Amino acid sequence: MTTACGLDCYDACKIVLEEDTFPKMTGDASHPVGNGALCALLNKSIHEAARIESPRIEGQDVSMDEAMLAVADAFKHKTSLLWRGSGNMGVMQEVTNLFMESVEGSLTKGSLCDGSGNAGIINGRGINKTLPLEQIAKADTVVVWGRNVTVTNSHIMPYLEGKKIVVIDPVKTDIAKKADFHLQIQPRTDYYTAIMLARFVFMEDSEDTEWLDEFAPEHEDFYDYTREHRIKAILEYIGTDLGEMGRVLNYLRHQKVVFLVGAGVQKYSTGASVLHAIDSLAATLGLFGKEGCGVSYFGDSQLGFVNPFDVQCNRVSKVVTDFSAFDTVLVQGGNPAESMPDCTRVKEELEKVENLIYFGLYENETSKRAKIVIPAKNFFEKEDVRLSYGHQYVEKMNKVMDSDIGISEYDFTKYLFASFGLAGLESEEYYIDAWLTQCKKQGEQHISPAYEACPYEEGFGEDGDDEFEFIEDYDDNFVNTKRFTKYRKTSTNKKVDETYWLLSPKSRKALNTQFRREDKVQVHPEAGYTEGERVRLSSAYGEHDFIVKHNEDIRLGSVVITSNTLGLNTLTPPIISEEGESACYQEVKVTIEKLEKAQE
Ligand SMILES: Nc1nc2c(c(=O)[nH]1)N[C@H]1C(S)=C(S)[C@@H](COP(=O)(O)OP(=O)(O)OC[C@H]3O[C@@H](n4cnc5c(=O)[nH]c(N)nc54)[C@H](O)[C@@H]3O)O[C@H]1N2
Ligand SMILES: Nc1nc2c(c(=O)[nH]1)N[C@H]1C(S)=C(S)[C@@H](COP(=O)(O)OP(=O)(O)OC[C@H]3O[C@@H](n4cnc5c(=O)[nH]c(N)nc54)[C@H](O)[C@@H]3O)O[C@H]1N2
Ligand code: SF4
Ligand SMILES: [Mo]
Repeated sequence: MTTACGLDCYDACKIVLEEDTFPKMTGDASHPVGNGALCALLNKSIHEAARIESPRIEGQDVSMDEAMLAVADAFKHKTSLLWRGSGNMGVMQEVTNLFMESVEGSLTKGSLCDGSGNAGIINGRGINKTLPLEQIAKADTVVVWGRNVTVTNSHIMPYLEGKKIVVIDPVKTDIAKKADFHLQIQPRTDYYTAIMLARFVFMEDSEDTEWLDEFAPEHEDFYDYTREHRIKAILEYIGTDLGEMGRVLNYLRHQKVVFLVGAGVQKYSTGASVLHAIDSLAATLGLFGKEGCGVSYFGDSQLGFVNPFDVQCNRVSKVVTDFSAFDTVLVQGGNPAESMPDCTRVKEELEKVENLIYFGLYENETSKRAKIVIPAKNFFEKEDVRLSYGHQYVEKMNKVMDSDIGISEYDFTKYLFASFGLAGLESEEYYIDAWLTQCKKQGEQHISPAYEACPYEEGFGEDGDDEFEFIEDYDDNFVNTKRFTKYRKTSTNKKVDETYWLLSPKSRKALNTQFRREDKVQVHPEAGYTEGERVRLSSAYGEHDFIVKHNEDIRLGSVVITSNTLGLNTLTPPIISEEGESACYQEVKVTIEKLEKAQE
């Protein structure tokens, strides 16, 4: 038997189980993304995590029938919202859209994840096509840019073997330690890094003029644009120098280069400009539509599919959701009380909702506040289809075990259709087939209908007949408004001057807020805090206490709190990116205060 991992991860691994040996399982060694191994989350964490076993209403265990009756009742109220997280990446999560449309409920728009970067890609290329893994395998150089591959994307490692590796990251990550060169920039300077590199490529005539004339004819204007950027001041701001830039350029010019770009570069209001600038650098080098070249970011996994769960609904922001404007809120597969920015506000909002329904696997900060709790089935216990934002392969997710716990999203929807007397819901198999039959096939392997061996070979835009559009302006309000200097007084009334960038990458031991939770802030040993001491971090948005952990791999001037850490999002801003309606988790600086008294 086989299935695929439903966790929100680039790899979307295929899983092999011998008959009835669950939970014993392995990766599929013959699969393009498998080296036969899964990761610790699948080998261990997921089996140890305590499931919510019983439905609840106001804290009391009830039967599934009683709970579903209460859910149906709650939706008879005037206004309702479905806020869906990314706890399970199967396409069947979206079946609940069909019910929301029928009762004229609201859905969300925007992204907590990759939205601003995606908007930047659309600005340059018109369409976000996934770079196939085999092109990464053919590269000479791979630039790992704000992606923590050994943690978040470990099955890409075999594709990087034998390549020259350059890493651009404010943290000396594991891949940075192994890299040929690590450019340890200041956080939030990627736009400038890309523009500077492009400027130097033009200065030394290393641009791909032939390709540019055909596919990106505005390149002279882009050259002029890069020249508006002053070299000395900007290199200083990035925290680099001409020597380091020269070393990076050695790995870029006249060879096959792939930029492997992650979420880290775009957790900012200007995230769209960052991806647009990186794409513009790639275009300058002529890296689109050629073997072994390209920019690999989160691809649009649904590209090329007609989504049977596409609905016409009112949509409200997923980043700054005004939960209390609704009588009934259904949270499905998510934990907004901890995963959303400015989560103190979010918790207050959620507590004002008359009927908060939590539909998920585990207890978390959102389930604790819910009036109705509905346990879900996990991905081993239901049928689904797994697309990927990291590659082109599509897997059928098979039900590989029975369980008495929970209800699937399809059955949840079916119950509500029946109880509202609604018609039009097709069978579960119908929807599964609707996704699978749209796929292309490579032998027995399903792949995305949008798969192209060499994306943008013909050109850009939906039909491949557009030009590449270079970035032509950059508006940075963060620096202009100096938002980061507006500190609240901290609760102990101490004056704290020094500010640090707050970086929040993913943890190896958790999948966002699922599994292991954390309470640490990682700081450079030279920053002056003692390992194990308790400190209070404050930003313009809130404060929270953490335990200090030393990490000399972090650039001075930054701190790291992994995204599974309790209280992290009390510090992050409730703002929406300039483009792409995305969260801006790292658009924030924090102060650190020692809590001597609390230490004993
Ligand atoms: N500060 C900061 N905050 C961040 C980030 C950051 O970088 N920095 N990253 C952001 C990113 S990239 C993301 S994607 C979001 C993620 O944030 P969310 O989308 O809120 O995801 P999780 O917090 O992992 O919560 C997932 C929940 O889904 C439930 N679940 C799992 N499988 C199923 C299922 O099959 N069915 C149902 N119904 N429920 C299921 C589990 O109970 C789990 O608790 O967090 C964001 N938050
Ligand atoms: N184990 C595990 N795997 C996961 C997840 C998980 O929680 N745990 N989450 C999944 C999800 S939802 C997502 S979205 C992906 C995200 O996976 P990634 O794309 O890898 O994103 P992050 O882990 O947020 O951060 C990546 C890197 O960006 C760096 N960085 C931070 N700020 C900057 C900056 O300003 N510039 C540059 N150049 N780099 C910067 C960080 O130091 C970090 O090394 O991972 C997925 N995979
Ligand atoms: S979490 Fe990612 S790496 Fe781990 S098994 Fe799932 S898809 Fe593979
Ligand atoms: Mo994400």
